[in-house]
Amino acid sequence: MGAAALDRAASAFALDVRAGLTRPGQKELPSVYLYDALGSALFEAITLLPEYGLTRADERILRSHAGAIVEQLPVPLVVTELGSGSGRKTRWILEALARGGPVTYYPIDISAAALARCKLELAEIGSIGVVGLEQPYLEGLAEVAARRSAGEALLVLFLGSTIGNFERAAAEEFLRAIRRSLCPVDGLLLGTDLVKPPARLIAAYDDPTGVTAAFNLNLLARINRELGGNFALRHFAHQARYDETRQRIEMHLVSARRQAVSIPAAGIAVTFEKGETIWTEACHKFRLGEIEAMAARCGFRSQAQWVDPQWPFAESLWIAG
Ligand code: AVI
Repeated sequence: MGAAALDRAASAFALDVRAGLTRPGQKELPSVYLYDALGSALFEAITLLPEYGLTRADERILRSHAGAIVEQLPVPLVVTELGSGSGRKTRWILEALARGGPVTYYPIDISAAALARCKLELAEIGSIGVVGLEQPYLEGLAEVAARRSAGEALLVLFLGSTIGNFERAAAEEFLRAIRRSLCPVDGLLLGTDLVKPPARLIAAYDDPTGVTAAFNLNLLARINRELGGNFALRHFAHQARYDETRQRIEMHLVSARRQAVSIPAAGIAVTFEKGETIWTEACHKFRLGEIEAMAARCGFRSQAQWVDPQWPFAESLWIAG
């Protein structure tokens, strides 16, 4: 990122922190800010936790069913992914496609470091051209759609249940926006974590080793580092709650005492009551029928679904209608 872009990002962070911590009622911080370099490394560690089966389930489905997934799609096919991840999961799909000839893969991510890691991970697979796009998802997708040649179909990958981190209405708005960039017969492979017993979910988001707690608390540490805040991290505790009605885990940071915090670069001083929380992330869970209904509302036909038997998680292939 250049100096001007860095300044813009820092001021967007300051504005969002100010808005979220001064809003009446529930204080909030947008979950997107959990993922700085340290937060992203902590998230990678979360994916290895025995209690957090989501990422392994996603990967297992792709590894076991990549052939069946790509069989459903027309050729020639260009692949793009919203969020490049580590490239670890995507390789199964790309390898299956590459058996039929050369493939172009466009990972889209705002992080240049993530794109570089993904390129490295996929470098050894022959006949795959990796073209990273350092852009927000929808801008990158519009560019991929514009770059593809006539007659080439497009497969969009949106894996890992990242859709679950959107509010439900915003998720559907986002899926409709994806559809607007696509042509009929293009595909969207959507990963969604499924509803499961609350105790299993709570263990996944409040692991005994404290990795998820560190991931959550790092957001306050990031405010201290980047905005000059003086959060005392030991006076906040990680909390994961399951809301059965909304089918979502909510991550909060609970203030252990009445305390005041100042954040100079956001121009605020905030008071927290004992027990008051900052809501930092929502992780929505889905039911299979609900995913099909969502496809229809967003302009897609639900073509096929694969579910992991060990950790309820679904990979759904939607075709643009
Ligand atoms: C990135 N996302 C799909 C994760 C999830 O499970 O919703 C983020 C996460 N937050 C805490 N643990 C994992």
